[in-house]
Amino acid sequence: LLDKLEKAPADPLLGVMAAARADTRPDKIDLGVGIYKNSEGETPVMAAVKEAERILIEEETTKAYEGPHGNPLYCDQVGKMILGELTDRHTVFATPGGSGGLSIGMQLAKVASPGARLFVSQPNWPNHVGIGKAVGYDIHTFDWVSSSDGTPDMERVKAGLADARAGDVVLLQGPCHNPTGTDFSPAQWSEISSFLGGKGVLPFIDVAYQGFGVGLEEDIAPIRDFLAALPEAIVTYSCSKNFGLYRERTGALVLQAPSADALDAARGQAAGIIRTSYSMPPAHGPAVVATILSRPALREKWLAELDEMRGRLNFIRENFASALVRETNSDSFARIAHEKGMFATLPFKKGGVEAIREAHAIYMPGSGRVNIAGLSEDRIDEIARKMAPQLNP
Ligand code: PLP
Ligand code: TYF
Repeated sequence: LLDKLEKAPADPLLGVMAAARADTRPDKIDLGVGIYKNSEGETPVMAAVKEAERILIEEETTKAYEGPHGNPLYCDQVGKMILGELTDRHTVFATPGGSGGLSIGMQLAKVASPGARLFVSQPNWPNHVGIGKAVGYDIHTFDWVSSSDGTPDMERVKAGLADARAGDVVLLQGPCHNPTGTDFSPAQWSEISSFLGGKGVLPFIDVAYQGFGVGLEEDIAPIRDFLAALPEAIVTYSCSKNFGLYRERTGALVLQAPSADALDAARGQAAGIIRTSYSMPPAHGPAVVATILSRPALREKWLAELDEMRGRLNFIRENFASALVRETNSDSFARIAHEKGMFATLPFKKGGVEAIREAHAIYMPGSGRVNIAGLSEDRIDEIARKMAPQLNP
């Protein structure tokens, strides 16, 4: 039977990582997959994580099952980090990464609204469409185009969502949009909240980079207000980047229901979907996060490390924007300094990404997305110069 299967297309992002690894040129540089890297090009375990792991080795007493929600302290701490306060209209599940939460959340919304269409930004993180299709959604897109101030063109967002109606699901990314870095301003979050509230669609917010934009609180505050203004929502969360826990698969799914009764039903349905999928989430990553967030000294240590990562990203972002403006003679690249997080998407000419890979061993996915963290400080000017001939201003 298995010999009847056709070859599946490779993940475009993970493929770039493999190709870069195989390149033997000494000055190769991998700007592909979205992992944070320090100035040495490494992704070390965060010191706060190491310390939490030492504590867990000492204090952990059992490996018995935790149940479909996973670690209750983790659920409480992460829920509060997102919402400020949890009410009887909220529940949190630990999930295998943000991706696990996306899969369960999308399945849950499909059970609630079998005819739902899923609206996602264009461009987008390919996994949103991949998971949405796997769950059976009809996928629609809205344009996500940066204005000169690094925020999205709101008229185009609203035009793409004009047709969305009650029973549909609208997926918005939290801070640090992947792949563009183009984020709603707080005023735009408020505007989109009224717009979606008027339509009665289900908002689905995917938060994968809290703390990588402006700050831990600043990044979530407008989303908190957005959620407070609406009766229901699904939120997914990833600790892959801000705790550097990538392979530990540490994420969350938060349900906000219109009432406590509705929450009860939604929680039961979500637990049912989880049972027939992975049954229960992994424990190690959530235990690490719960240990960090619940101990003030450790939390401070983690926050300082997160601040340092964000500071480095913003430093590179600003210098890269200036270098591109200089090398292309085009002010259009100045927006990159105002965008947020780990990514920027550059308008390469057709075949430009491949030409740069061939000539200079600079690796990016075909979409022209750049992992800002992959740019080492001392090579920003050189890389901007090598990219410039292949860019459309
Ligand atoms: N959502 C977005 C926008 C992402 O970029 C990512 C990847 O990092 C995720 C969700 C989920 O990542 P993970 O499943 O590793 O937590
Ligand atoms: O966009 C990225 O590069 C990260 C990492 O299937 C990633 O979000 C990429 C592909 C994937 C899972 C994670």
